[in-house]
Amino acid sequence: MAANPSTGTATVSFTLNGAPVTAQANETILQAAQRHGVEIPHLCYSDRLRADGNCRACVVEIDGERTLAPSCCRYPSEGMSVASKSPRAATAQKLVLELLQSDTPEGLSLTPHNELSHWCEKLQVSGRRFPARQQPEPDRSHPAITVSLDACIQCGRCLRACREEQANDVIGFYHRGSRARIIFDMDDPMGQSSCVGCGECVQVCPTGALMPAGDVGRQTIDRQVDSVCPYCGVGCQLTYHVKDNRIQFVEGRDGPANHGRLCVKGRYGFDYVNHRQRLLTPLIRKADAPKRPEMDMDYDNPLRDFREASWEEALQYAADGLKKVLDSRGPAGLAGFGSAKGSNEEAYLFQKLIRTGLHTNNVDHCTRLCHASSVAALLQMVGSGAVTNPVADVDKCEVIVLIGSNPTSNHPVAASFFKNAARAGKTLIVMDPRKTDIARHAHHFLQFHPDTDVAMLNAIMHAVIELDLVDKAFIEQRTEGYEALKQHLQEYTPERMAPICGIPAETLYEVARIYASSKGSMIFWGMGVSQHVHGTDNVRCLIDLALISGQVGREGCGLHPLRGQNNVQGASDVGLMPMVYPDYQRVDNQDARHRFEALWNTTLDPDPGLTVVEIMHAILDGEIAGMYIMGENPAMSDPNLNHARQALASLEHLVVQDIFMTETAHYADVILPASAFPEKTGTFTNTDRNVQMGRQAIDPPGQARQDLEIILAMAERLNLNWDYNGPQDVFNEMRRAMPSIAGITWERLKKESSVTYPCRKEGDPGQPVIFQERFLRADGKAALVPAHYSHADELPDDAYPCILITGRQLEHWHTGAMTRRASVLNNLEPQPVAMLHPEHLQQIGVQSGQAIILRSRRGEITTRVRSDSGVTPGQVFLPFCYYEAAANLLTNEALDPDGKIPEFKFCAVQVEPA
Ligand SMILES: Nc1nc2c(c(=O)[nH]1)N[C@H]1C(S)=C(S)[C@@H](COP(=O)(O)OP(=O)(O)OC[C@H]3O[C@@H](n4cnc5c(=O)[nH]c(N)nc54)[C@H](O)[C@@H]3O)O[C@H]1N2
Ligand SMILES: Nc1nc2c(c(=O)[nH]1)N[C@H]1C(S)=C(S)[C@@H](COP(=O)(O)OP(=O)(O)OC[C@H]3O[C@@H](n4cnc5c(=O)[nH]c(N)nc54)[C@H](O)[C@@H]3O)O[C@H]1N2
Ligand SMILES: [Mo]
Repeated sequence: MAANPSTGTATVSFTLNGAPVTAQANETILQAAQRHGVEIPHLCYSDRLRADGNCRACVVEIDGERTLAPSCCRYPSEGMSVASKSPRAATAQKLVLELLQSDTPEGLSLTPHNELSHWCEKLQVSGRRFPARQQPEPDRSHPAITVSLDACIQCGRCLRACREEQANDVIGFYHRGSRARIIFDMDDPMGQSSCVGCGECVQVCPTGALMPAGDVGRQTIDRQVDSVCPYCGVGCQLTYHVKDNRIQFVEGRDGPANHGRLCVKGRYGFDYVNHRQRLLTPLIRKADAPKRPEMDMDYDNPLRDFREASWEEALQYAADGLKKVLDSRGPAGLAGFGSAKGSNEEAYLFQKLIRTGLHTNNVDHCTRLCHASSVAALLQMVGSGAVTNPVADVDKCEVIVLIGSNPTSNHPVAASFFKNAARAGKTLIVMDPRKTDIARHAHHFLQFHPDTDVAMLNAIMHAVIELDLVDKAFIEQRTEGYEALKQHLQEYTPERMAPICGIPAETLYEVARIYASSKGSMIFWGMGVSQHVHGTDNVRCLIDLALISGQVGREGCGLHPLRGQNNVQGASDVGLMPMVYPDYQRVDNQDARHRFEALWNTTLDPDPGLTVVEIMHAILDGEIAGMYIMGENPAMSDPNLNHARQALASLEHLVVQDIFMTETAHYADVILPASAFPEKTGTFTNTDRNVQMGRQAIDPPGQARQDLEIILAMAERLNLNWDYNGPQDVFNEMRRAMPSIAGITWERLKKESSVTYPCRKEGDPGQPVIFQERFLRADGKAALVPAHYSHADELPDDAYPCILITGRQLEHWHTGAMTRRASVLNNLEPQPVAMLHPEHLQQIGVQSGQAIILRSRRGEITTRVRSDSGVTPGQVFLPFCYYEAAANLLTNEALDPDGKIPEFKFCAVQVEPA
């Protein structure tokens, strides 16, 4: 909202209904009144949106003024006398409410917090003196949202939420006067419009004209539980509305990362927890059900190969099988995959169980498939793998670079802040081989050739040096290795790199100039950068670029690898990785090992363990024979699935702890039914390094147990003498193991709902921006590391001429385990789909909606296609969430040597009509 023109930043004294009040700087009359407990009716005003002053329910009388003023957009001036309850003001307010009420159907109870009814009651407005307009039928075309225009009062909150907050521009006003109404796109049914289902319009609608489908909004609820979203790393805070142990609906809460906003998954993707396929009892593989490497799971009857067991039998069987492998092969014969969907406490105990109960460091999780390369480069060059600055710093920067990231699908709430920033005049530069939705909002969109990040970024750095835009003082005082880097970059001229990356040299110079010369430039990156055999080199270039330009170590600049899973940051921090203990203390560092041996009262394996894909190889090599997998689905998420599934099938003993019968559980010997996110309490760490509390809202179904309880029961049967009474006890031990969170108390988390680490001492406010004075390497300086341009492991050739890029869609989560069982999300995207350029489709004679066969050297799938001019002809973009067309049957398991991450973003395929 614009600042109070009369006062700037000073406070203002005025009288309200005869009493002296003070308005703070930039407070409107309505806001000042609210703060003083004086109620003024309002409908089009919401504290989250720009004030619009269109409904006139909030009019007040100002001494000496002829007309009444809308208090939501009027600022007080010194000495002003305002009356909100004078007969004239009250009559006007009531008339507005009465007219609006006449227009809404009688007896419509609308939403539980119908603000129109609320104000009508308060002001004792009743009766219907005016004829109602003729009203249309509700629009039920969208799986998540019902539109009942009969209840619409044209306040425009939805429009502002859609256009200004989420920057989606779907809702508009159409017609004038009494025919005025809101429309979606060009007056399309909502379900056929470009609506992305974020539900922001529903959350702000004051009357229930926009409501969750199925009329759930009308129901009364038993409880509200404040928690966080279980999906991505943005870490949106939300409130579960619960009735009869069932979540009815979800609303955004004012957390530091979301300010009340949510996306379609957070708001409407919660009913997977009630899906009929939830695992309700422990299961043991039937004696006559052999494991076959090929996927022969019966999706209609997924439990076919299993029998029910008691918890006692299942736990004993699970532990005995692991002990047997331990006895026969020693610790090297065992491995564990923990979960980035679970809490910090679960991840911490899981790695502790593998390290102290199975005596091996073979423990990893999906971070290996994700930002492993980013973390490798960050640890090497700046000494810490986490983000330097929060997403919210886009408010304070001048330039935002977004590379290899598709945030409108994958970090949608963060994307809304990027879009807001771009509209507020910040320069948004998007670099991606695919023209994604956010590119529409970019000032510069660089659609470069896939696999050529190093060439492009080295050229940009060359230009920064050539244009003399390096930050000499920063390089001198805070980095080492500049001369060698400069030397290395000499041959990477923009002119020479332009044909390789496909971006004209002038553009590379221009971007270099904008990035390096701004007061603050931030870089955000995603899987397009990290998931390559040269992923670590890609990230090295980004870090080098930031360092030579002096764009690290202050507010409004820095490096931000957008973290993926809701707790991948936390799971990594607590040591769910083979080479480090909690807080990235290396297992091969003797001091660190001794510290953990003392804390855990045990002896530990001094050698780093194997990573995710290495573990699969070790199984096939006959080295690993027993595994414990919690909350991961490698039989869908690992590359080269024929190989990974063969590995899983050949294990002597596999324990799976999940909420569904997944493709991975299909190969299990014993399955432990666990708790879904809203069924447990624990802490979760988001991409901004905010530690936040997820709170239990409902009970697990059937005999399913909480994950923490299951890990403790397994520990007991592996002869670990543990004594924890709930997550709080575990958190307290974590504080002793991890200096970075030592200052965070459970009580504070309960109270403040979000604390940023590093937070070393109690009372420490937490540090959103790091490296302000020194980097976390031994000498406090950052290392500049040159990266050579190299290419993908498997390039297209005559036999496999197309490029396969795999990734994600807005509505689905990874392997689909959760979202394909979430009714709204699965309704929105029910079928496997691959995106191809229209010319490419024409060339192979296939139309949008028809099927193609995709074949790589490793496997083949059949999927429908969708025409997408965002990809270039010859490239195929394929989401990996559909078991019927599992992308990873095709992808290449070649690894980056440093991050050990597979090349999910590039392999060669053939495309033909099905
Ligand atoms: N809806 C949804 N959201 C999610 C997830 C989900 O499954 N579904 N998963 C979460 C997780 S764990 C993660 S890690 C994040 C991932 O989030 P993103 O990183 O945004 O995910 P992707 O869609 O895998 O890939 C991002 C982009 O990489 C681009 N790309 C492909 N090849 C290259 C290349 O050679 N260079 C560059 N620079 N870019 C390239 C692709 O065109 C794509 O736009 O999303 C999180 N959020
Ligand atoms: N082709 C291709 N493959 C990829 C990628 C890609 O871009 N392309 N991206 C990679 C990346 S970045 C990632 S992060 C991985 C993700 O790979 P995974 O982590 O294997 O994928 P998810 O589907 O998120 O698996 C989570 C599992 O946890 C279960 N679960 C959910 N909540 C809970 C809970 O509270 N408790 C328990 N016990 N279980 C729970 C779900 O049912 C599901 O089985 O995929 C990787 N694979
Ligand atoms: Mo990820």
